[in-house]
Amino acid sequence: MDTSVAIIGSGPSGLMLGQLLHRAGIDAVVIDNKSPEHIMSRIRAGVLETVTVELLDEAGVGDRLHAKGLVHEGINLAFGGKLHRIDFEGLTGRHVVVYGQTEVTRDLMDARTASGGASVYEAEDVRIEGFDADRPTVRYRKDGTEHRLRCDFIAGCDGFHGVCRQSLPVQAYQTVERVYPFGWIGLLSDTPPVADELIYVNHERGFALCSMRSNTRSRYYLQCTLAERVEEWTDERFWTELKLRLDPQIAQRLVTGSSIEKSIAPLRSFVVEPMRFGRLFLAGDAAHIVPPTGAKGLNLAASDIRYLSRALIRFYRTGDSDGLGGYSERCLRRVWLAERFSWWMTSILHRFPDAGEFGARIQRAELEYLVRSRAAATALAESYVGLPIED
Ligand code: RFL
Ligand code: PHB
Repeated sequence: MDTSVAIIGSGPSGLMLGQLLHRAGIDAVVIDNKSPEHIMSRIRAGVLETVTVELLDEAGVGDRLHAKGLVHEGINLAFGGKLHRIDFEGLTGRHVVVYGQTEVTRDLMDARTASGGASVYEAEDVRIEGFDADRPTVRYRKDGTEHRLRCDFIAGCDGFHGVCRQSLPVQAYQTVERVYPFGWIGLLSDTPPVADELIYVNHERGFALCSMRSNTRSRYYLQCTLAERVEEWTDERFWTELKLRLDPQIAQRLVTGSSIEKSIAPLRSFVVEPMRFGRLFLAGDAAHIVPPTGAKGLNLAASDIRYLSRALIRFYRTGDSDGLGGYSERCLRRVWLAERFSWWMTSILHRFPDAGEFGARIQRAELEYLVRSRAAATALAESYVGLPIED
């Protein structure tokens, strides 16, 4: 079996790339080591920038998103016993769309099935070779049989724990990383959201986030320690702790119910440089991780794929490889701006164990400045709705 582009990973990055290439008439195979059911059961992102929405439209999968996605023109910051709204539309003329990553993945998988694109799920022992030479190869085992797929390019869309980055010689790349001394526990429930817009809470007991997937499905998060295990968090404990971190009048409105899903995620900032090695291109979480506070992970994956799909299409149409040559530099410029924003949002909203009194006062001053200065609020808003993308 041969193809033009072997896409490792069937998360949002790999599926978006597969769909964009398919529409341009470029052959690709998507290979994932998990089952479609497992991939669909991962509850992750919920907030889409305009750049991401436009890319999903371009991939031909925007219909459900436009019908069901919720347009949000702002967010709320809760601190010092008050709610402060950041008005994205008023400050930037732009908004975000709340639509779950699970739904994005479903729409893309449905489109791939409808278009007859080749996908291999539950591939075992996926290996990549020869990407520094002319004919890269992907090997994997499926149902006990060894397979070899030769291709022109490999797209490493296999997430943070994937095989592509790990296949690089150590001297070929550099990683830059920060690990935070806490995580988030998330709970999904079929209950109406506590407010119309997201609430990011800075509280002395720790950060909390009230988010949603629809008007009937809520997603809540709490800052927790890294030592905690999800089994220790009964639904009741979660709701009690969330209420303690919310202002009393909001806590009163909170509708609780049994969880559909609960999970703990550590917070991390991580970048690989460069993102291209010969005929291998890393994209999405395989190349960079941001703490979820700025809602940037999936959106960065989409902007990588926008650059990569355009570069590949240009190469196959005209033979011009300039787009491929500039891929890493272009991506990394936007990646680092999102890394900065996500780190900053994390730093102003969470309790840091060793911050001390000075750290607490500076954090409070940052928040006060944000709600008093139009310039500061605009800086938050323009990053949250998504910085411009280079063409
Ligand atoms: P994914 O989604 O991890 O998909 C990678 C795929 O690769 C497969 N794979 C392999 N396949 C073959 N061989 C191997 N050896 C493989 N190893 C792995 C996996 O099975 C999987 O199918 O990466 P991708 O596509 O780059 O997508 C990135 C996004 O998933 C991620 O950035 C976001 O979820 C981050 N994120 C958020 N992003 C936003 O833009 N807005 C948000 O509101 C937001 N909230 C979040 C988030 C991430 C969270 N967690 C759990 C980390 C909230 C949370 C809690
Ligand atoms: C989510 O709804 O999962 C979500 C929303 C905003 C964030 C992170 C996660 O910053």
